[in-house]
Amino acid sequence: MTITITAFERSPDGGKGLARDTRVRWALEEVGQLYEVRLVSFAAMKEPAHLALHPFGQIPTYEDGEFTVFETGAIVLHLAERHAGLLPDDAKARARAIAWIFAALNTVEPPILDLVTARIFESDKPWAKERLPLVQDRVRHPLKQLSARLGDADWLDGAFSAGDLMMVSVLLRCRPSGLLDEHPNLAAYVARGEARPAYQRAFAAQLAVNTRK
Ligand code: GTB
Repeated sequence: MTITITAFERSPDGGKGLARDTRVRWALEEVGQLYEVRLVSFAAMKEPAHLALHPFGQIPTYEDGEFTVFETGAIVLHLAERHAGLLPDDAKARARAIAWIFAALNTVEPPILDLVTARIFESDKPWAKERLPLVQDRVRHPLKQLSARLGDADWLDGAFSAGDLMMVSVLLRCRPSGLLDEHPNLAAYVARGEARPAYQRAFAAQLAVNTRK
């Protein structure tokens, strides 16, 4: 079966790898699965055909024959459970790796998204200057705890896992704010993720889409 994912026809970030198809591409590359990409416009994402795949009209989606799934957490977990390379065999270690996927998406990503919104979309509001430090502190808090837990380890729980893939993907979005660099071990952790050949291939593939004429 051919795997097909959806991605922005033109990502608003111009190919910096911050749109969420990058993490799915990365997972596909880590587990060695070939895939095709269907590019969708913002308008097409809200059409019935795409809404049948993604009820909230977003990217990415995943299709494999008759099977379709949305939400990056579900897509990455689906791939990690079916192919070797992203989850340990030991049941307890596997549960811990899955916990890191959820931690990335439920604990670390929400305040980072709030910060991106505050910095980019709300910066012209009269209350923006007053609110920004509060939002930054809500990001600093989980980063400090994550930094303490990671310590000088390479990855969050032994070998690289889908939990690291998701955590690195989430942390990348707060790098432009400068908050990631407040923790050199987290900055190095993200750089280790980016240095993985599978990440490099995923990044290059989304960049090619966003820089084509
Ligand atoms: N929880 C969902 C998941 O993890 O799959 C969230 C999916 C999501 O937010 N998708 C975004 C989307 O489709 C694209 S990634 N947005 C269009 C819409 O809602 O109409 C979000 C995104 C957009 C732009 C940048 N950027 O330019 O840096 C980064 C991330």
